[in-house]
Amino acid sequence: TKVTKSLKQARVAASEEARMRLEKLDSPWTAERLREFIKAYLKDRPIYILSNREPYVHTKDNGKIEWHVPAGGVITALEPVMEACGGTWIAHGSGAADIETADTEGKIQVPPDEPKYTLKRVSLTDKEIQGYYNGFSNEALWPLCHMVHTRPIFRAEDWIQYKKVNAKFAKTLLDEIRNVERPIVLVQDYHLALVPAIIKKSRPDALVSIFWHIPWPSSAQFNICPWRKELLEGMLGADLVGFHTQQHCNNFIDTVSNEIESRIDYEHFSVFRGEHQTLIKPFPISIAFPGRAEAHGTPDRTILDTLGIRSQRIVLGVDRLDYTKGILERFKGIEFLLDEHPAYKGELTLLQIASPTRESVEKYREYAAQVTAEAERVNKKFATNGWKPIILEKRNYSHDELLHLYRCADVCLVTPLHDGMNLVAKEYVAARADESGALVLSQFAGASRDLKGAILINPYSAEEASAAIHTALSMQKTEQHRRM
Ligand code: GDG
Repeated sequence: TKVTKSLKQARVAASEEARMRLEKLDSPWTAERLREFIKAYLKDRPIYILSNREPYVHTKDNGKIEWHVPAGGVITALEPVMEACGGTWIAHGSGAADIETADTEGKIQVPPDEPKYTLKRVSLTDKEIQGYYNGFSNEALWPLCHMVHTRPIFRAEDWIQYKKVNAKFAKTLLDEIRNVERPIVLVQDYHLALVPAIIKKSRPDALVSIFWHIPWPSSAQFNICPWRKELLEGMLGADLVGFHTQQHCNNFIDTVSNEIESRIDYEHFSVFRGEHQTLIKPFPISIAFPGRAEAHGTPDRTILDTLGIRSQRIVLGVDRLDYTKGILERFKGIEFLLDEHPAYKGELTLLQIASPTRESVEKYREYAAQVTAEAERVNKKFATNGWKPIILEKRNYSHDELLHLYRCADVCLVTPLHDGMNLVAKEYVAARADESGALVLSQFAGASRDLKGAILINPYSAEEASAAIHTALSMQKTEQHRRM
């Protein structure tokens, strides 16, 4: 009896100690700390994530089944959280071998080589993908929320598919939580704006949040959407609506106050509709900070050698090939730099990794062609003796390859025209355990609020981009360290 009692006491003390550790806000977030947090505060309530994109895609190559992690910020930010916490992730099964690798319920344990949580795949028809994903999500909501002067396209048939697919995701979750008490449901992004209200209506005991990974525009800008009310009502079904920055929260509250009958509590930054309260809060999303071994590796130039890059100075860009990312403007900046400072000719290369994305959407195909043409134009202008200023890699690189490139780059150019956060900026800094290198960052990326040591620019100005790259390349090591 004595042993049992003292064991019990020891266990209570240990968990109390863990709780105290969690409350020390200055201790860094690690997978372990997150796990403890879930235990101590959420009392092991099960976690469900819903997103359009899945974290692991299974494909078939010549009959051989393979898997990969798709490029994109939502996966980068959330996958490590699910690995730490466990739970169920519901997403569109978009890979050619997704059905056959999952069980009869569409479930598979992932990561495939070290399972830690469940992925449940939702099947969508071609018509649904066209209307909900290519159409309403990527041709209407994406340009609506990003101030990049691309006109949103609102088609009634896309909206119908969007509603249908949102209902399908919600039903999948509701079936999944039928026998689960007080689940925690984390809905992700602009693809699933209607899901929170549907879930909350049948399961008021569920704690539902939606995180909007892209900017929220001004109220006037959002109001051009014909279905704005339905979208807002869908989101306000959640208990918590999250954005990257306070500015996005402010814009959202403004939009709600102009469009929806509600009571706004500015003290707590929340919206009341009847008895239901929705908190609106900023959560500047980030990455899993690399472990010591990963961050402290030495720069490996193999990829640069393979690409025939012999320049002394490496400037790097890593982006999905998306018109919000400012790749064309970046090339103009390099052109301006070489005009202004001819000494860089033959000495500097911009390596632009541009991973293919949303290729079924016409604007993206057009943009990809423009990026290629612009790289060719600039290269033609300056190329000499087998050297050219821009190497454009329109393909996907692995996480490890990107890490090597981050370590080799003297400068990382992150110059989106508008971006919710931008995780490439954070990945570059995190990969530089040597505390050298310099980050040139757009003032229109949410990350510019967090990364105070970056050189901030207006990406629309080739002059500013050029001056910033020159500043970065001429920066003293001590200054680089201070900023990193
Ligand atoms: C949305 C918001 C917000 C890129 N190329 C490759 C590759 N990537 C990875 C990067 C990075 C991720 O994709 C891109 O993340 P970003 O945050 O920069 O941008 P979005 O995809 O637009 O993300 C954004 C984010 O959601 C999270 O909330 O920050 O504002 O737009 O991790 O490394 N990864 C691999 N190969 C590539 O070729 N493996």
